[in-house]
Amino acid sequence: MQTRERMRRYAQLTDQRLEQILSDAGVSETLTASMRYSVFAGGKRLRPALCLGACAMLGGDETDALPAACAVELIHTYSLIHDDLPSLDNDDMRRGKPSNHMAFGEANAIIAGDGLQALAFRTLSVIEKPRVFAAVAAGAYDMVVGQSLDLAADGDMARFDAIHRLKTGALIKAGVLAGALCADADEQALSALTAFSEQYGLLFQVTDDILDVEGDAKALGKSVGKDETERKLTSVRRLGLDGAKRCAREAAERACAALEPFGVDAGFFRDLIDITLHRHA
Ligand code: GRG
Repeated sequence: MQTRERMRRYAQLTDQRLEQILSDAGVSETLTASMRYSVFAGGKRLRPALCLGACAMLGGDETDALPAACAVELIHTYSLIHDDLPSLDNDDMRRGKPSNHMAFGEANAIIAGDGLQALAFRTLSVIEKPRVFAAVAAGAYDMVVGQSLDLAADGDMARFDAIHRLKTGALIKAGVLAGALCADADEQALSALTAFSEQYGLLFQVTDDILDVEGDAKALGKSVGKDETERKLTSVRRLGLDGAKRCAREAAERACAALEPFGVDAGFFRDLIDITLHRHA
């Protein structure tokens, strides 16, 4: 199956399970509506694809990894809702639509994020593999640590690498490792996938920074040029546009190299690296 087709199938499987999770989410109409609004706002479902892809690559049954894939996407969505809040990034648009607090008000947006995080862990608890739970919990917590370091850094580049490794990379790594652990990955595979996901996370963040300079707001579904206006800590500010592009290429090469132990079975991940390196959205 071609990679794009496989990504569509993974997104479909994820959406179906997310639909079920949100249907069982309880009786508050406002909470359900606001959580639903952001979960089904048109995200790329990249983290679920990484999770299901890792499980499949190691010979597991993808459906065993679906709860983990959904949990990671729920955590990702909560982080975007909270990141857009006026007290954090103050973004009016997300995934091409008014951000959650613009649609539901700030208090409801905070609660929607809280609800999604709780649902993520409720969803994960059906997997009887403590290491899967631990991998996702570590990713969720590291992401928050990254956000906190970013706030404290106040534009100072000193902790740049740590901030982005934690803020963006940790949840990507969590998705990959959780998927692998659902397939009972051995330590050697986990170590190679840790190296892959760290480089892939860097690639993803750097291409995001490049798109904020060169990308199209409509295709991205969010404002562009904000990083520079707000003097944010980005790889473009640190390395210049050409330097950031070189950094992305090098991260892609290192991510590919980390996949060597998996041989031809890693074709899906190799294509994802290529798609990410050349992405427009
Ligand atoms: C508020 C606790 C808390 C954490 C926020 C992840 C994060 C930390 C903030 C989100 C903003 C940001 C710049 C994240 C970097 C990662 C990134 C580019 C996220 C967007 O991910 P995509 O492109 O989004 O996969 P879609 O919409 O496709 O799911």
